[in-house]
Amino acid sequence: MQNLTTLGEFIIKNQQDFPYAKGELTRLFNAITLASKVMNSQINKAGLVDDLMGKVGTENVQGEEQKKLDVYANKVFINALKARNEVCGIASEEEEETIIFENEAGKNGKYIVLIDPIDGSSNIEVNVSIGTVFAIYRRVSPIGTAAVLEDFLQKGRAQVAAGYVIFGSSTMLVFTTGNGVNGFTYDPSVGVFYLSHTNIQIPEKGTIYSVNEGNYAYFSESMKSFIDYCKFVDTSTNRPYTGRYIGSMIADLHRNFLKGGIYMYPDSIKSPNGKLRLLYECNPMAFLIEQAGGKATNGKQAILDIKPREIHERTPFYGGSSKMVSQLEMMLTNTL
Ligand code: P6P
Repeated sequence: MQNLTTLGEFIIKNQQDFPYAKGELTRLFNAITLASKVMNSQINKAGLVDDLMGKVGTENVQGEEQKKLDVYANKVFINALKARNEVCGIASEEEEETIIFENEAGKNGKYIVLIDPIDGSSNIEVNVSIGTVFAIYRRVSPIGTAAVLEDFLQKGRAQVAAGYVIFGSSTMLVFTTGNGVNGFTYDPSVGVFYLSHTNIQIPEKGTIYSVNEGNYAYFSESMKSFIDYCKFVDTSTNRPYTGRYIGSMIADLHRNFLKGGIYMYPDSIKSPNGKLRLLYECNPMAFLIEQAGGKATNGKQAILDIKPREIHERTPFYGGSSKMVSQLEMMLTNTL
């Protein structure tokens, strides 16, 4: 067996890269990996566990049907993070309001976590990859006080760590603390995440584009022209590109990290601000994408430079290989 590095060993070795050492990163990631292991065991048998499949009969703040797995995952991650006493507050896709930990330990927590506990949960019923996305910030309000809304509305550029867990053919944790992106594959037989993808770099050019072309009629003319560009026959520029749209952002973007490509959730007549949420989907993925040498934009500016106005706001999102995203930006801003 090759000399495998565990997630724990990796974090200890790279603790100094985390701006605020003293074991805080370790405790934060211990919470996330514990919750991920619990979710892995449940997701792998979700089809057999009746109370995890299907709908809850409620809606989240977005007006989307909450799946039982969404609600379950939300509880698992929130409880795991609260127990570590490093976090003063959490914002979750599944919670209308922010969760502020008002006890002494919570008030002394230095970090804010924003999370989408399960993105793409409707895919679980058809056995398609789903995932968890998280962003970690240092609070801006004084330690020793209750977290406030401004702590949650920081620009994505202020993230101190971000990552995703993809529950697919294998379960992987991919994260950054601002010094590159590394991937860890979970071995359920021993309950350990092992370093499997070191210093992930997104190829600057790709030939795969991901968008829901069912919405083509609702896209802007410039968005339509980019999709037409991807499909145009020009072998000198490796076109037509390959279309791949899994219906799970994390799965599409994970493929981009490894093979190159562009994932798009545009604004449209149906969704003027797109569908994806800025704080707990787009910002963490954009931080990872930039750390891996790619680009992530809303069509006009870098995702990480957007000043959030409210915790559940949406944004158009285009991310992946830098040259593909730049090409799209030029077409969207008609600066070709
Ligand atoms: P549509 C899942 O709900 C999600 O947030 C992303 O993971 C996915 O790429 C997208 O929405 C799918 O949305 O409207 O194309 O079905």
